[in-house]
Amino acid sequence: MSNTEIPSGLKELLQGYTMEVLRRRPENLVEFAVQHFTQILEGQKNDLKNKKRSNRSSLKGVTFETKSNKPKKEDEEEEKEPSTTAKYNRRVSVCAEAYNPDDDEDDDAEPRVVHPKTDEQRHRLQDACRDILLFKTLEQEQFSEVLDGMFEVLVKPQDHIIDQGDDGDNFYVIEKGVYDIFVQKDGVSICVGKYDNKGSFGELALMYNTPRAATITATQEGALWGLDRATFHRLILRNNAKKRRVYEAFIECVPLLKSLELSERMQIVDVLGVRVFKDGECVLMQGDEADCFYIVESGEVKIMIKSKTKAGQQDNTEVEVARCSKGQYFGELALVTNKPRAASVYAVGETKCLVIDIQAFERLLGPCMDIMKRNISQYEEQRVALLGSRVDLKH
Ligand code: 1OR
Ligand code: 1OR
Repeated sequence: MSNTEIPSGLKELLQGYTMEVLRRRPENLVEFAVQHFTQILEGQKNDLKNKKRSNRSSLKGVTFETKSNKPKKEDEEEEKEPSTTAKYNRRVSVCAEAYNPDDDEDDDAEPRVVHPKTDEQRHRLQDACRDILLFKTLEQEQFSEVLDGMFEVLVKPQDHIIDQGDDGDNFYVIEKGVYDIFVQKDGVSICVGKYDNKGSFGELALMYNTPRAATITATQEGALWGLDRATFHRLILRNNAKKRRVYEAFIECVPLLKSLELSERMQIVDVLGVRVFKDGECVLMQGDEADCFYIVESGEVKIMIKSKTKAGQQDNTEVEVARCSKGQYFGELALVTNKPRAASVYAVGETKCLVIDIQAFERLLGPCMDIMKRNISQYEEQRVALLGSRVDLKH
């Protein structure tokens, strides 16, 4: 093959290589082409990585810039997107496909974020984080890193902490205050629930790389603790990947969840917390306000109901009415009926429970509602059989 026989399109590809070599060793052409294309591909990969890095560092800036650490205000127009619809179109939802931090070595390169705190702030922060389900399965060291990375956010009535459709910057833990949850339906914003002085929000956009799924507004003065996206990824999502591995098999075998898709079951695993109770310890009390739902992972619980005297007055003697063991659930009744707990629940031997908060229960367990309602009607029948009088559990 002479030099002139080289197709013209290929000539461009041959730049950077001495034509001299090709002229002398035409068989090198194939090898050369392979090398050349490999170089192009490598270059594209690096470009992508650099782009990702620069996106990351601009997100990371959120952590260090005071303004960005605060929830967005209405008047910060330059940070707002043109329209809600545009926001929704901006990104394709990745559903339950959780971001896997193990795939991303860049996260290890992120500097550890530490927001210095006074002893008084640290105490308040620890109190606020004590019952946060997402933190419940963290090792002590990871939990300390989370606390170090959190920063205080003071809010005023009507502040928008999160706007539906925005990108996710921070995760928030509530120290105090009442926060409304709004979701847009057919262009109308509907209040679907509230956080009352406890709990956390803002995990979904960070977990699934999706736009914010709801708007959260403060109804009064309050205090929150924020955790930036990079630290959330490094600590919480890495722990969640482990949680999925540990609980995948167990959650498959929970009869209540059988009708869910695998991805829906995994979303439950992502948000659940684990609580261990000692023998005889009270898990929940009859008459208390309800904020979570339980699945027994190991051990057993007994359900006790305060009986009534002949005169119909409440007697403090408790009667055992049922037991729940591995794979069974309890604590759904008060969440479904919006009433106080209908019974008290105690651990029998050391018992481990998976715990899901009320917002996740409402968001994820809708498809299981028929099964739960069927069981609830059975409670009523059993109540008649056990206690002899028909007392409507809904009242
Ligand atoms: P995020 O990062 O998407 C908004 O930002 C946050 O609101 C979200 O994470 C959750 O932490 C929180 N549906 C979706 N997100 C909710 C919901 C919710 N409730 C709280 N958040 N639903 C309401 C359940 C009571 C379902 C509505 C159809
Ligand atoms: P909860 O949120 O009211 C107590 O908190 C939980 O005990 C309740 O949800 C159910 O999950 C669970 N009556 C009422 N609650 C029961 C019953 C029950 N059994 C389990 N729970 N009955 C027992 C039927 C075998 C009727 C009692 C007379």
